Amino acid sequence: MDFEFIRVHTEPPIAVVTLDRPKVLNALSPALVEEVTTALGQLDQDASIRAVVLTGGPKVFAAGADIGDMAERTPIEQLQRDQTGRWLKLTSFTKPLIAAVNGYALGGGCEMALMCDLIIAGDSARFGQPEINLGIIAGAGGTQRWTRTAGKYIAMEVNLTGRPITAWRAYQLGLVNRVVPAEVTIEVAKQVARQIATRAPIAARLAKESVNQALETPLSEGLAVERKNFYFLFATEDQKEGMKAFLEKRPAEFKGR
Ligand code: DAK
Repeated sequence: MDFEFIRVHTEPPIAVVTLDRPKVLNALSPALVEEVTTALGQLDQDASIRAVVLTGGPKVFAAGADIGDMAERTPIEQLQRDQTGRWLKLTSFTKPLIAAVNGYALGGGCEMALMCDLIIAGDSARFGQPEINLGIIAGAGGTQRWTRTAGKYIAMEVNLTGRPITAWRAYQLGLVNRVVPAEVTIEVAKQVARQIATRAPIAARLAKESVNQALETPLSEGLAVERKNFYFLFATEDQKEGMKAFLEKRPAEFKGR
C-alpha cells in the first residue's frame, strides 16, 4: 500500500517505519497516525517480519500532534473523531516495536515513543510534554506513562513545566534503553531489532504481553498471566527446538510455531 506521510521499508526479518512530514517536524496529523496504525497492522500480519523499528529519521522524531489540526476543535469533535481509538491501536501491535529517536519527541511524539517496547535515543533526542504551553495537557498517555516509568516527581516536572529533557537524562531515568551518537541511532535500533528477530516469535509476543501486564495489574495477577504464558509456550514447536538446540550445542532455528 502507498502511504503519503510515512515510509515503510521491509528487510525481513525486520521492517522500518519512518514518519515523513519533515516540513512540520513530523507533526502527527490524524492521517499520519492512521497510516502508522495501518502499516503496523499489515506488518503484524506479515509472518516474515519479526520486529519493527519506528523512527522519524535522522533529525526529528515528532514534534507532537498537529496543532493546526487541533486549534479550532470542539470537545464534541475531539470525542467523536475517535482520536483515542486511533492512537490506542498503536499499543495493540503484537511484535517487538523499537523506537529510534533523534531530535524532538514532544507531546504526542513523546507519547508515541513511550508506546514502543524499547527506545534507542540519539544524543540529540529531547523528550517532553509541552502541551501545558498550549493550554492543554497530554492526551495520549503523557501523564500516565511518565509517572509509571520515571515516577511522580519527574512526571510532574515535564508535564507542568513543559520543558523537554535530554537523551542522557531520559537514560538516567530509565526512559530509554541506550543513548548513541545521532548518526547511528537508526542503525543501532535495527541491530537490536535483528537480534530480537532471531528469538522465538511466539515467546517474544508473550514476553511483550506479560511485561505490559505488569503496568495494568497487581503483582499476583501479573504473575498469573506470566505463568500461563510460560505453560502455553510448551505447546510450541519453538520450545522443543530451543531446548533441543541447546542440548545439541547448536543455534536454534525458530519458526514461530
Ligand atoms: N504541529 C504543527 N506544526 C508544527 C508542530 C506541531 N506540533 N511542531 C512544529 N510545527 C511546524 C512549525 O509550525 C513550523 O512550520 P512553518 O512555520 O515552517 O510553516 C515547522 O514545523 C518548523 O517548526 P519551528 O520553526 O517551530 O522549528 P524550531 O526548530 O524553531 O522549533 C519546536 C522546534 C519543536 C521546539 C517547535 O516547533 C515547537 O514547539 N513545536 C510544537 C511542540 C508542541 O507543542 N507539541 C505538542 C503538541 S500537542 C491525543 C493524542 C495525542 C495528543 C493529544 C491527544 N488523544 C489520543 C486524545 C497530542 C497532543 C500534542 O502533541
